[in-house]
Amino acid sequence: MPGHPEVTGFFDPRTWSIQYVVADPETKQCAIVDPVYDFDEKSGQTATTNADRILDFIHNKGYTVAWILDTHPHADHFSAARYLKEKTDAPTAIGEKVIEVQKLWKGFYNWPDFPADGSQWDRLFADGDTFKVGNIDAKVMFSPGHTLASITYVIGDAAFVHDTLFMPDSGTARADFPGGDARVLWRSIQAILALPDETRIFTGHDYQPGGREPQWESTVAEQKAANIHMARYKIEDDFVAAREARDRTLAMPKLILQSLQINMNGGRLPVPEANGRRYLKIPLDLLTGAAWDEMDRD
Ligand SMILES: N[C@@H](CCC(=O)N[C@@H](CS)C(=O)NCC(=O)O)C(=O)O
Ligand SMILES: [Fe+2]
Repeated sequence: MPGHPEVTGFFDPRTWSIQYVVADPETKQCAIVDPVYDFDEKSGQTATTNADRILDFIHNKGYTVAWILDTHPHADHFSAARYLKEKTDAPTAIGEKVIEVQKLWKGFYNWPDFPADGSQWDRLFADGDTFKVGNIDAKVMFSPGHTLASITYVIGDAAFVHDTLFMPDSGTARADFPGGDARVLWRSIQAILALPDETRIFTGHDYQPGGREPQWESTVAEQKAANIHMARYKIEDDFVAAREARDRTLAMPKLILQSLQINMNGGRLPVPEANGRRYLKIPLDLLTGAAWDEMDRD
């Protein structure tokens, strides 16, 4: 029998992200999954409100942080992994294919000195790697498609699938970022749906369709029965055609160009310039999907 970790989700309404604390109640060891470092693009302000809320929760529960985990280099928010490592001294980890994402974006940002070698994390997971959260066994599954570095963490009976499946009423993640691939995403989702039916599925975003309250937990059985994309498109080619058609209508996430330069660097903010201030670098005319193209937008 797989272990049954206590899972607490923390919803960030600004990025529709769900951050998790996954704990072994016996040993009080926990992992933090996909923490958000706050950034307001209009003022340029950063903050640690989300991450501090997680730290307060962990402190109140008497937990020790064993791991700080990211499922992929996010394109819509900054990772708080580095900040939380400074606060807890716990090791950070991500999937080893992050190196391919680093190589891609190192070129996009024209950042020749950037070490595209994954050295920004304490551990790079390969497909099938195992680790522990207290006494609970955890396993890594590669889940590329949304990004080429995406992974799923299966911790006991809980799978952290981030941007593959959303809640059943929301379908699946987009696959049109650089390195994304709808066909590869379909195959990754099939592997997730091959987990035992009772496996708890924790998603990384909830865009609150119809304005409902945020939700983030389902099961493999519920996803197979009711996911609006997976229950509808039973054949790989049909899914790929529908996914690619929808992706052509989606605007880029508003923080993609700001986020990748932080997240490819393990959540480190840019080094301050001589005047002590940090600056982001935005490549012009790199991505498609401008506001004046016909797009659905929030
Ligand atoms: N409007 C959001 C969109 C973020 C977005 O593109 N999210 C990705 C996951 S990182 C996704 O899969 N979205 C699915 C969809 O919008 O259908 C933003 O600007 O941040
Ligand atoms: Fe994502």
